[in-house]
Amino acid sequence: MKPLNLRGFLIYKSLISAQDQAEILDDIRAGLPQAPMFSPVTAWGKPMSVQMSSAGRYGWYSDRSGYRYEPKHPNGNDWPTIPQSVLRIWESVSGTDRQPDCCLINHYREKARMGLHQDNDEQDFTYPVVSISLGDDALFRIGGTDRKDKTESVWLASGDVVVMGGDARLAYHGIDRIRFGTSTLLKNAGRINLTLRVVD
Ligand code: MD6
Ligand code: FE
Repeated sequence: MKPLNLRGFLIYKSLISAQDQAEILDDIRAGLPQAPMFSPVTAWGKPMSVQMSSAGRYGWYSDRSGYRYEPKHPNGNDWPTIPQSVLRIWESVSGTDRQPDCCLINHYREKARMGLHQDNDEQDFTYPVVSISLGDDALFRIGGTDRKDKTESVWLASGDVVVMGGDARLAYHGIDRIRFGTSTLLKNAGRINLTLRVVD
């Protein structure tokens, strides 16, 4: 499948079938008793509007001390392993033989958003970040490597996959809003975004 290329972000529309989306969601849910969703606080002490957890050797974590990867959930548990159903997506689009170390799980309720940011807590930016959208539509804003660069936006739907690599790896991006209730994949609406990363 030939992706859409928006400033180096490769967007694969409807890459994941409805059946595979449901399987991925079940597999991700199976890890949540071990590593429940929590509300991270930014380095500036502001609670984020998304709920988060992770799978893999590392989980992404944020509190007043800043952003980082942690080998354990704040409850002391290991993070669950990344499901095979998710690794298959990485293998199909990442262009690398290396496996990801972290699958960050973001849950967006009705008013949740994600401010413009760079993903730069990893050690080697030659590996891409792969993002999987599940559930409600989300307005994804894409900029350049300078926060002041002009931006453009694209709607991401359930089953879409975005690969942020090459010159786009350090580009600013964020989620302005979700269109609540546009998908029936999640029982109570909302959106789950999975981002796969090589950490160290
Ligand atoms: C989201 N995504 O789609 C937030 N990061 O909910 C991201 O922050 C993201 O989609 C890196 C690469 C792709 C992404
Ligand atoms: Fe990001």
